Amino acid sequence: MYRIETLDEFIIKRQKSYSTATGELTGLLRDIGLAAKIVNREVNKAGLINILGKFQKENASGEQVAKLDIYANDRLIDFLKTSGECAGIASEELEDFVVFPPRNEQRGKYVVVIDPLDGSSNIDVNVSVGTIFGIYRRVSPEDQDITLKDFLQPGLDLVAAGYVIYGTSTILVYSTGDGVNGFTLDPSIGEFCLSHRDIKIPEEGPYYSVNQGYYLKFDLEMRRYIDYCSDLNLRLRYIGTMVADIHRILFQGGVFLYPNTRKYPKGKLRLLYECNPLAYIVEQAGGKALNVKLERILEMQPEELHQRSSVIMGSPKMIDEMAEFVQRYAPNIPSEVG
Ligand code: AHM
Ligand code: MG
Repeated sequence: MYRIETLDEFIIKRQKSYSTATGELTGLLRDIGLAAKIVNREVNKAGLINILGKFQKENASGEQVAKLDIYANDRLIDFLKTSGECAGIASEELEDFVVFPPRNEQRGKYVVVIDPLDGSSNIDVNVSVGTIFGIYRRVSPEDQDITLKDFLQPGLDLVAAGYVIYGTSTILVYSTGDGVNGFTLDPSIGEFCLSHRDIKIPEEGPYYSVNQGYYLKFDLEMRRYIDYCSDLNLRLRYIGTMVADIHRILFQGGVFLYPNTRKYPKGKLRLLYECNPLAYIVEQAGGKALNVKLERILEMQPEELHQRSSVIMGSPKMIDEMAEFVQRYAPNIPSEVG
């Protein structure tokens, strides 16, 4: 008889296959899974309990914050703070990172970066939103408080990353560097169950995903590449929730672009909270993720918590093609692709 495998079982089984694993990362991932269930519950009943709508506040990047963002942010912090494995967190919603107090005089080994509720403009209209997370091993001594340096690590140093999509069903996708697996929340038992084993992104696919409304604000090489996608009759799909747009591409193949615009000369999406964890997942699934200068996202050295980046990620063949357009039309781009 087929037996379901829950997220907790899967995580523990994986841990047992590493003789050196101490169980701390396992505990952290389980806590994130648990927090995701609580956030999911609130996302599902948001309209009923009057927590939709805007909070009179802006987030650290100067954008208006919706109430559910605050809720998701606070719940994730609650869970991670009490986990014991996490020494602190940096969130897209908070100006500065948060240091967690030691538990039994022990500080956690890991720090976590989160975008608690990605796609907040979609909350009020019942369109998919998500949570993104990345986990780093701290670089500061474990007997001291964490510092900014612990968070300013390139994506290559992630020990785990993932996302949760609150869509028609709720799915948690994560990787610890040995492939990507997806778990669908079964509401009848309240468990994430393994539903997508060893996800591999198609080499190429039928979709391109970009905010075409900004077309005239993109640089020439991006416009030429977008024209090419359109010429090929690729299907344009843009949800405006990065998690949801990447989720489609991960399974069906395609390319996601958020290049620099006049309003966002460095790109809009945040390197720490959005680009790195999703680039990690895409690469682990066999895809590629670059910025418009054709640098590999995961190799970028972050300089500040809320740093933004341009990003193009997806099916490997399509990213290579995009790179050819950049090399042809952009001045001063090296011919070696990251
Ligand atoms: P958020 O984290 O504040 O919701 O913003 C990030 C979102 C991404 O999910 C999405 O790809 C992008 O912003 C959409 O931006 P735009 O409306 O400019 O196309
Ligand atoms: Mg976001």
